[in-house]
Amino acid sequence: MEKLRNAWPPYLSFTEVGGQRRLVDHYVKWSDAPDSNVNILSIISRAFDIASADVKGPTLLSISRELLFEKVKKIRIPPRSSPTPIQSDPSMLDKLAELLIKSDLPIIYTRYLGRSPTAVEALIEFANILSVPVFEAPGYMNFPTNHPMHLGYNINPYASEADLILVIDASGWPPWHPPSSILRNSSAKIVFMDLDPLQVKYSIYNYPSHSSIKSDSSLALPSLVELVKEKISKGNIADKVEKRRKTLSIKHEEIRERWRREALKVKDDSPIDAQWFCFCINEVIDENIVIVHEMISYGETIYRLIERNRNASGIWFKAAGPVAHTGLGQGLGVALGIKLAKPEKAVIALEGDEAFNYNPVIAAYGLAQEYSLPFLTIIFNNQSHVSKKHHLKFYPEGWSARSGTFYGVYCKPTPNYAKIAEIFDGYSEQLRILRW
Ligand SMILES: Cc1ncc(C[n+]2csc(CCOP(=O)(O)OP(=O)(O)O)c2C)c(N)n1
Repeated sequence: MEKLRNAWPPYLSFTEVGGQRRLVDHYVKWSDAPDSNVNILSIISRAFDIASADVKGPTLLSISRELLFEKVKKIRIPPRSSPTPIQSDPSMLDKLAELLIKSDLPIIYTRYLGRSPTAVEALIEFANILSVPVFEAPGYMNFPTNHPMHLGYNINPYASEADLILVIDASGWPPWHPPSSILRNSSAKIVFMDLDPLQVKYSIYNYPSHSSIKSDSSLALPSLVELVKEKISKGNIADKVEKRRKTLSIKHEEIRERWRREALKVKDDSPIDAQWFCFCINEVIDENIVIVHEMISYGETIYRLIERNRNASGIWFKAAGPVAHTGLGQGLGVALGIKLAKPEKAVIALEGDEAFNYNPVIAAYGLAQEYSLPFLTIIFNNQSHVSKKHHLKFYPEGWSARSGTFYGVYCKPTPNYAKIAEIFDGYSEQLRILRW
């Protein structure tokens, strides 16, 4: 103890009362501030086990300087095993397979199924055998965009016609809002499949559902495919499925052609239109490029027009929102992590200008320079935080609307963000600023 007291740095704890843990407790899945080293290895491994078990999320251990300086005798960790993923109730899957067979127009919507390549493979097989249209808000590469059953990003045109809406891995943010609005547009049966269909983190979550299946899609979907195959072989639905395939494949082509035409219409506009810009990005990318995005208002534009490389797992990541369960400010960190994990890929981070400002920009580029982790950042600089104007929807005759006053919405004069890269020996260019 005497030795410790004389050690440098001094025997002091600089943490605030209650420790750092208190600052982040609301944002982490689990945290602890051990006051002894007796079980320290077990506690560290427990923090890791909990973080990596589904639903995955950050854990925090705040270990005081005093404990870190203490000499610890060898500690044995008992053998541990990680919990296996959840398999859904087989009777629920059987009922769902039955519903799918009987349905005339089932539709699937997903956001984060692409976390698991096995689930992606199963979804492809599922769409092939039943001709089910798939819609998404791609938090990951969930379903190949060149698959004839990929029908885009908006279920609305199909909601009234559909008789079954299957929301897989999208409970964090279902495809309609407010929750009960779907009942006005559709009489379809609604089924949710998710690791956390209750979404326990929300205080209110009243999305209507006729069936809610707690499931890990990488296990549940392959089982569902088998059940459907078995039932197809007994039923007589081949004509129905083939007719659906033909009609939906035509729709798949039609919507792509429409998006293409819309982008080409604005190709000569100045400043650059986001649609045309995304169209051009799409022309030059391939599956060696991983895209990370942290985009708000341009979300659907990039989904529609940057599709070319989204045909294989692991090349598209949304860095914000209910996919990663985070707010803005993670995009550059995620891009760095991907470059570290897949050095053979070229990584592009698409950023809104405010999203970019939420990031630890200097630290991120410093790390990229120090560890040779090059990646490209593209800032969609509309010189504003457009989403902060959404209050007009709720107060159409309010003070902002009447006076044209919008605090915190515009970012003018806009800085030349491109120059930031130069201080880290990066290459940069500023194009004509985007039109929103
Ligand atoms: C950490 C965090 N704080 C606040 C928000 C709320 N928020 C949602 S969108 C947004 C502005 C985004 O601006 P920008 O990236 O320029 O995109 P634009 O609105 O122009 O499309 C903010 C602040 C958030 N998502 N995360």
